[in-house]
Amino acid sequence: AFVENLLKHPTFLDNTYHTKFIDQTPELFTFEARRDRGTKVLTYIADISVNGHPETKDKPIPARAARLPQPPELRAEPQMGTRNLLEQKGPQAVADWMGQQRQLLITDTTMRDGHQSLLATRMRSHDMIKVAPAYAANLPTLFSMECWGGATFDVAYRFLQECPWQRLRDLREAMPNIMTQMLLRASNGVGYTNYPDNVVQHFVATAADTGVDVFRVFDSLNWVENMRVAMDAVQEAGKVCEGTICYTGDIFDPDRAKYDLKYYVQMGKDLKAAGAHVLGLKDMAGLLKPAQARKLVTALKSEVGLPIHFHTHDTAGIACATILAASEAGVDAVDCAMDAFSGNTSQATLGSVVEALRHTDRDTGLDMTAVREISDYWEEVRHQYAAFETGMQAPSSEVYLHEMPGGQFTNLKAQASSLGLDERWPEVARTYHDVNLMFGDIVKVTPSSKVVGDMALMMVSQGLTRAQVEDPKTDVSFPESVIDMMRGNLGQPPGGFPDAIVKKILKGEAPNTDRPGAHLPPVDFDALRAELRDKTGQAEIDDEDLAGYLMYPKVYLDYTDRHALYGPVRTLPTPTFFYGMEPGDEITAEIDPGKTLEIRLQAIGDTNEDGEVKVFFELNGQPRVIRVPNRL
Ligand code: BTN
Ligand code: 3PY
Ligand code: ZN
Repeated sequence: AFVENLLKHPTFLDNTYHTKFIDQTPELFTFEARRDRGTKVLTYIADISVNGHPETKDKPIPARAARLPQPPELRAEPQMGTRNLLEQKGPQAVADWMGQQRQLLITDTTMRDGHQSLLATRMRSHDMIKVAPAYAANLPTLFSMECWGGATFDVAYRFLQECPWQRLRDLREAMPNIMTQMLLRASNGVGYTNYPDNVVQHFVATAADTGVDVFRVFDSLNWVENMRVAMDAVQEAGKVCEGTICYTGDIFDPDRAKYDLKYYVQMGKDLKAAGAHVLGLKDMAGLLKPAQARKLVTALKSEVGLPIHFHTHDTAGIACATILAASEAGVDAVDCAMDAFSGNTSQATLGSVVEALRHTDRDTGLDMTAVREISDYWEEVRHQYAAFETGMQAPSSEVYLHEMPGGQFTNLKAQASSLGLDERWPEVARTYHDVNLMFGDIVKVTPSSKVVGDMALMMVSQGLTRAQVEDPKTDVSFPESVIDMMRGNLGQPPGGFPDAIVKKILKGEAPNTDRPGAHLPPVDFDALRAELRDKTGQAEIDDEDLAGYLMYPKVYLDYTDRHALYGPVRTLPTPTFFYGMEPGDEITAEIDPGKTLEIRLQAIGDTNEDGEVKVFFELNGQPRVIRVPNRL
């Protein structure tokens, strides 16, 4: 039925490959930058082989894999899917079509929230792009692939030495029939603070151009007023606008009456009025329980009248039950992660949801053989990232106390141990809960969740209680992020922040309770492009580079500096990227379509008196010697 429902689309996107300008252009007139890309990549491998990768130092090492993960075989030409419908009929047709389906539609989150929640967002594009054709060919009836946005954007530049836009372009081309989906923090873009309106507009337009089809737009305080700029930009771009409610509290709990059924229904109506095509229901911490889901979805369906797309986390181990309850209540689409990237702080298990609904009226119709094969691939991929596993062994109902989002939980735990608070985690969790109440019971999701986490860690490490913090007579030095939020720079929660705590934190300074974007002057893009040309030595700054710089100026510039030195390291296999090579190892890296480097590491020499090591390679059969500093 799925295929018949879709329109015949004349062509798939052609397979033209776009490489980033930055790869093709000698950036600076330094010795380093003038070297060819092969030499740059060898320099990176030599450096990591000698010195190790800073991100994996002292971390668990993956078993030396017998082979690299192999994607499943392609069973057929990619059939038409949701992307074709969007291209031909537009976003309203996608929403209408959703509402007409009986099968439960599924979004696969493995490439975004799955690894964000389990592996500190460290999955590399290489591992995603390799399996993307198998999704297009073998699972063409997925609703969408969540593969961009959230924390993946800055982690790509910051830790993976790759361009997030290139990732998006490559995935879009490899999956021409399935809609791509991103998570957008409304006026916070993919960052941690509100940006000027024209920056948000430029970001959305560029993301739509490069390949995002569905934008899940949320605000970290559920302030619809602060979502309009982003939502309007998505509509302007002709893409699917998923205006999103963040769920917190418990609609059945009289003590959390602030976030009751009426509140969520009203927000749903406001999002519809703001132009949402689809209503997102984002349960970022996994707090929505089955009975509550039944009630909430029923009410939203009947009173708002938009198709509903439900997102939850399995932190408490109950996500599948909640999804099945939501399904019975008529939810239109749900998020799951492929089995190997599911469970715990990630999403519910995709294969299990598919099986649970098999032979029911909401049968997803997805091919379980294809699901298993793709999950087998992901399992092998996951083994390569042993250094980033968080050690969470079991689901935990503690999440109902602290309400930390899945993406934050493991992160905050790691932060706590780095402060020596390992043994005091339960105290951190309780304090996080106290801080939430002290701030007036707010939605906690990036970036507001980070503010609550910063405050909780500060209190535990300094031994401060809520009562002490609130006492006007106790002097407290608040984290910068807390001061910033109380100034109004993330916007306003329902009912505002409590006066007394604002007064104490701002020491009497008046907060701004308007929309932050109303006070931020627009960025002069032409002036900024000129400035960036000077700073980076690039002849032209395209919209993607500009958007990267606008979100994260320093992170972006550090990335371009390293790119000048190391070249397209995104094309290296993951073990090579994180651990380098050993004498006798051989790898290939396709730095452009059809341009493949065959790299063999022959030997690593001794360190000379200048502290340098010679690393001997064969590059496409030719001997090459690379000298790198020994930093150990
Ligand atoms: C990144 O962190 O974005 C990628 C690694 C770049 C850092 C390089 S890797 C070789 C050398 N050793 C270090 O400790 N830092 C640099
Ligand atoms: C993000 O904003 O990155 C999130 O995953 C929020 O849930
Ligand atoms: Zn999530």
